[in-house]
Amino acid sequence: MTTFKFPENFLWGGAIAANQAEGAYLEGGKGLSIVDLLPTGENRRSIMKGNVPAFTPLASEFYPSHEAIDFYHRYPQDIALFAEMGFKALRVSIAWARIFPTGEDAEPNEAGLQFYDDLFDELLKHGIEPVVTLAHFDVPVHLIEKYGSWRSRKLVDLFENYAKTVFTRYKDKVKYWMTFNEINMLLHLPFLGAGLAFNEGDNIKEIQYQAAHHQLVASALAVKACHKIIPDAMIGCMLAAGSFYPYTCNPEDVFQGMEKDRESYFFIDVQSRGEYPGYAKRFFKDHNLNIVMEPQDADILRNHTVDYIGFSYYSSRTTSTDPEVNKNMTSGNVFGSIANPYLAKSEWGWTVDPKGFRITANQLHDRYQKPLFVVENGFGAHDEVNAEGEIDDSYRIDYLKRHVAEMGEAIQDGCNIIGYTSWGPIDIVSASSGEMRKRYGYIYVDRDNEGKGELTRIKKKSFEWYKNVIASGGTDL
Ligand code: BGP
Repeated sequence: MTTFKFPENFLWGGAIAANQAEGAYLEGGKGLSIVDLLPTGENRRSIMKGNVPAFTPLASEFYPSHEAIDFYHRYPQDIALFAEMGFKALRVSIAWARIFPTGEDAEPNEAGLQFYDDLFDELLKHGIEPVVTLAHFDVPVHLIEKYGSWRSRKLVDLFENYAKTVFTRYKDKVKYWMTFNEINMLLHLPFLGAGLAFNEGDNIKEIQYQAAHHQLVASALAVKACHKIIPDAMIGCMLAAGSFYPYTCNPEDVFQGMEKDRESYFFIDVQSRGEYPGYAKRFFKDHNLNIVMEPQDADILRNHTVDYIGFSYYSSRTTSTDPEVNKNMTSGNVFGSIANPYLAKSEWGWTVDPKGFRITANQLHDRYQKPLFVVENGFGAHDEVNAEGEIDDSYRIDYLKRHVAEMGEAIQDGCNIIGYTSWGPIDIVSASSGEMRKRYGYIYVDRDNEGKGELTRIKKKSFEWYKNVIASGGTDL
């Protein structure tokens, strides 16, 4: 594999999310968000799936989002480190509840607006483009209690108002936007993805696809508003991507692989092509799902499609129709993937498949023929600080170099990939596990799973590696 020189204007950088980095969960007028109700430990997964015990934090639990890594106060120093690596872009998210603490306040919270004004100014001061996610797992809790979150049509209007507010405020500073982070996560971790808390007797599948419809319409309305308020901006969707491989060449496995891919591509088909695909209509019919759509929705979806396809890639997925195989090849993957016998796994069971990155990018390119933006890729690992205070994360360099090389191959295949913001350039709270121990960063943060530590930042071995990758345009891997 030759080392390929990426385009001069390629957006090298990193990605974080408000809920996993900022902390200050009630500071500056912010209201409670979904993730402020997610403790670490074994019942986190159950709550993320919609079994929510309480809509206020329980005194008996530790909530890692409450302080996270205190990016809210420390972002100038962290951004200086990103600039030292030569970042061209930093993906961040705006916490909806910092702008509208209940989600439906008559006026936005000025302290919240000012915080992101200051954050974007700090980035631009260093020549770093802000790439902003409107919704990254943080619906205001009030909207869950009052409306049931995205199961209610009300959220479409509230989200549109929130989007218009931030587009108007930041129109001179932010030129890259995306709507819902990993919108397909709604199907697998519905509380995390869309604030869906389920009650006894709920038709969960119908609620999920109704909520999905509301998010798809809200996303299209945000696209419409962005194009009007910031004509020179790009606004995209965002998919947790990773192609499904059939376990065998048995057509049943191959067909199931296509169906599993379509479970995720459904969201992007609507956001990029502007209409519900036939297989989705059949799925609703076959499962007796009554999805309520307003008369104007079809036109909204058709007329306001995204400018690019944002996606996260961590690993490929595998599927089998053979119960024996499924019993023996289990994996903790939320997408229902089984283990792939040809591939290694991370400590958290995530398959490592660099070639899958090239396969996934090509599939997205073939399907949508739009610019692609890799807005998450990274290797979560338990990093150790040695006696000299150094962190040798050569394993992370190995994962990243193999993935960046395959991304270069994908561009040479014709995929128009415009940027790469690797996930967690600084250690932040893990979304799925709530752990600080699952680290992704080029920069270590002294904080453990129980919230102990001084929050000091330490450069890892990968810090210099990534700095050279960016400086060399991707040729020095
Ligand atoms: C994606 C999320 C990110 C981030 C990433 C890594 O699902 O968009 O928020 O968390 O996964 O996953 P984790 O933090 O669970 O290791």
